[in-house]
Amino acid sequence: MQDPTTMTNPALNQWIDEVRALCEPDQVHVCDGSEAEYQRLCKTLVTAGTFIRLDEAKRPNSFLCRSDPGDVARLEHRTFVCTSNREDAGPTNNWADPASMRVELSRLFKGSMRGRTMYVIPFSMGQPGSDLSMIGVQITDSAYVAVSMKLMAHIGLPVLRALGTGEFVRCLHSVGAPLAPGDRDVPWPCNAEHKYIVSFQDDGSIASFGSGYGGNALLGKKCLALRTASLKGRQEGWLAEHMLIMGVEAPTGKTTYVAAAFPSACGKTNFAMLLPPEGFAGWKVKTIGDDIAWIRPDAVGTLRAINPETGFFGVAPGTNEKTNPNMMAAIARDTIFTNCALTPDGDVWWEGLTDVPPPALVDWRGLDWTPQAGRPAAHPNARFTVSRDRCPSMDPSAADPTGVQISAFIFGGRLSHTFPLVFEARDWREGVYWAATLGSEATAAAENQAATRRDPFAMLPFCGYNMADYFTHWLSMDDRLVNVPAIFRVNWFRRDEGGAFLWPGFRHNVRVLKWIVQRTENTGDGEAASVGLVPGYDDIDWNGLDYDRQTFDALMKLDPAELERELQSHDALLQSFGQRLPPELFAIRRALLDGLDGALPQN
Ligand code: GTP
Ligand code: SPV
Ligand code: MN
Repeated sequence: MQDPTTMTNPALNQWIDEVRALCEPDQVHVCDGSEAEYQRLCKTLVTAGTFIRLDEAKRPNSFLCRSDPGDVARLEHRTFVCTSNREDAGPTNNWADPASMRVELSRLFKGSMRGRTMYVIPFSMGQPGSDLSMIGVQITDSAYVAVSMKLMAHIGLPVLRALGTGEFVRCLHSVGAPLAPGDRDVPWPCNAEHKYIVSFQDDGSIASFGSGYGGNALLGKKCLALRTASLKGRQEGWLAEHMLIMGVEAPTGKTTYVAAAFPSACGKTNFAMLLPPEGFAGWKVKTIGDDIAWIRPDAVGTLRAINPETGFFGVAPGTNEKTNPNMMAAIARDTIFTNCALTPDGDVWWEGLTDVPPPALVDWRGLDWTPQAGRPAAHPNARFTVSRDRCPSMDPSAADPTGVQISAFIFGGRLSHTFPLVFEARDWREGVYWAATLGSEATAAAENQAATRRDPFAMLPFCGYNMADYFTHWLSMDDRLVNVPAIFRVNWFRRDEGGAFLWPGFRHNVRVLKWIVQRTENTGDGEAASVGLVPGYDDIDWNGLDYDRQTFDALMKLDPAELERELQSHDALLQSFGQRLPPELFAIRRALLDGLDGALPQN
């Protein structure tokens, strides 16, 4: 299968030979990235029972895939950052010694592809050939990974051409399920016993064993574009972030670009594709990306961002015509659905797709399901994989290799209390503080005291080095930039005493976006508050929404005692970094606490 005219990179050819000798596949297939190859591989997956072709009229050129019930999401406890010095991985990462990890993985990869095809997938995160891009080669024994990579990144011949004899990131992946002669394969091979997702930060290589799902297996995504790239970014003076990028077009025709970080499953995809409600005629959101942003200072001290991915790997449950009409249009065809339910007429379904569930389904595990079953029909982390070309809200600038200029950063978690709808940090450094201490509630608990998981910059599972150094890196941007973006915190998830959301969210979030855009242009007003600048009721555009002052006051309430408790609770996070933490973050916390003093009840 290897075409010698395209395989001109000696280091790549040598690596392929080494991996072939180690993993002992039956055959090797170098992916050319063509549409014909995609169709052939999908057919192979249908024959293997991994893919079910959906009804051609209802969901053209689309497939349903059911994973093993033990392989349904990212595995943070099996994710390792290997650095020679443990301190360089930091307290938020699982560390392992690179040499011992290499020994352990060589043992597991030995013969791991027996009975299978080894796919070689050259891929580029960012436009092939652009200075801002990174080229990787993923070797995998999963055809599901190969077809998914076709949707999520540039792959194949154009990438090999751009690579030439240059350097590439080695990404080795095996589902860890070798077949002996005569063995029957299962629809979703994986390894029940051993799973590893490893970033070797000493030589920049990546290895993943035992899982075929999402970020564990599509190694261009979280592994390369975040863990590997974040370290490279720190060394070279740029940022690799778990952020969406969107353009906000005003009725004047001017587009302002913002990047936003929310933890996993907290609404990046919905926000990136927001369709404004009636009453907001002339305002438009244009999508650049929904998960990853690479952001660099340019020659004049402005930040420019690209989305290194070409597709979406989005959460299915909760997606519908109301919450995300643009995504619904995108996934109307040419989509791979994983762990969704199957309807009797050959289409997919998930919780929240329709108000009333269909009377009978086959659930994500392949079992008959009715609304009385007492269990979800789709897995809560069921996802769809689709190319960005299908999404109607895409901005043509998404393909611009030089990226877009970022005017503001937005950070937000799922917080039922304490945090208002929106505030603007007083300056870059306080903004970095609010991002570093970002938290999100594990469950959408109605109680006021719901436990908060700290997720600094929404990067907890993805920062490829010591997070204290990452904070220092972010602080340092203040001096490197001429145009320093404003930083905002948002919270769509505040609840009232009864546990109901105080804010309608989704398309109405454009009201907050409008205020943010106005702030970046110095045309929007606000009021000074303990945490920064907040909009007053009259600073928000209420066109087309009946939202009274009283509810707004509850939504925006800054309770000094609650805020003090919040700031005090940051101590454990900050202390965990020891000497490595930039001391300035303690100073900022002190200043914010002092700012509350006058307002705190005396006792
Ligand atoms: P990853 O792909 O895991 O990184 O996550 P993501 O940030 O793209 O998450 P996604 O957009 O899939 O998150 C969807 C979840 O956020 C669903 O539970 C939605 O109901 C919820 N959500 C999104 N926007 C809003 C909003 O404005 N208000 C409320 N209440 N919920 C929202
Ligand atoms: C996330 O968990 O933040 C995701 C999904 O975007 S995965 O690619 O599986 O990591
Ligand atoms: Mn993500």
